[in-house]
Amino acid sequence: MSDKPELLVVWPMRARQMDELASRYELLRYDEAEDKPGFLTAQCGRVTAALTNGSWGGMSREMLQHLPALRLVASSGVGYDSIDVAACTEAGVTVTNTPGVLDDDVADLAIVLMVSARRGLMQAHEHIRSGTWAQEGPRPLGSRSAGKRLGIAGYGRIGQAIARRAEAMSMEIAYYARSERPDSAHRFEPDLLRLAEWCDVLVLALPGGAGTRGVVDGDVIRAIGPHGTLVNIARGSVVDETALIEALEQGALGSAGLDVFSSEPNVDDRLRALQNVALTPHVGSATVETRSDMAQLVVDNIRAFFEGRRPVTPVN
Ligand code: 8YV
Repeated sequence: MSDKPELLVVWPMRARQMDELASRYELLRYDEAEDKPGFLTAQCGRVTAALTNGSWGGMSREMLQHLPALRLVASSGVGYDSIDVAACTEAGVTVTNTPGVLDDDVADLAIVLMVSARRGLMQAHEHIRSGTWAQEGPRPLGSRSAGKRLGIAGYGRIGQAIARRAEAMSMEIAYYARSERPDSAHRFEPDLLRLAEWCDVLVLALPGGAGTRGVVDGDVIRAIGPHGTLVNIARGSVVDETALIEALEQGALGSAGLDVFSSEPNVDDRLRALQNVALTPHVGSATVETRSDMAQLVVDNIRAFFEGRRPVTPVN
């Protein structure tokens, strides 16, 4: 038996950081186990730290019940809605995430999705690839983004990084958040529906979880309007996806740029069939640079824990 401390792997990271972890810890590969409940009961009674992902792997109250010695859940990702933080706190388990290192990539993608959705750029790309340009001629005209009104729902680090990019596009900006940011040059709008009525583009940068589930409902979606655009780089759960699809099908909403969906990796067939959308498969943070920085933060949190220091980026 190895004398390395055990680390439970609920969801892995990139190969290089997994190798680094494997050199220091005995990895208990729950992610690779076929009989997952059996694996927890048989192998994980003494494990004190777990590696997971805030979007996909998570940590449920049910799982925690099988992990009596657990004291750390180190998650890759800034969002942690798949982790039951309240249950972790009750059980004396520290949760860590990876804030601050992915803001630029996610904000870049929000702008790309906005422009792509409004100008049909994904469809234009397909127009060349499929050879229809020569047969059918030019594509329909799109809508400008520069100079238009941008509503940002969720004004944390990512929301503010989106605002900085939109400033360079001369967009008029207002934001919705729990409270006003006195340091911001932009207008605070405490009512999400009013923000949706005012803006040409509504970008969602809200955290996921119970507090924001379905807050972008049919009324908010229709308020953006037939010439407006909804961009979601946050979580699929924030939006009523059925209402969104209906609004896009009926032209009540002009277009949507979406990186996140209600039941990833399965995307509703009706959404996939639409022409007025730009869709990406949850790739907001998916660059080598950002994923390396995120993984490094996770490694640093785990090291701090095993060396008896305070984790670098605790959530609870
Ligand atoms: C990925 C994310 O889901 O940070 C988040 O909240 O949604 C993304 O970065 C993922 O966590 C990357 O491993």
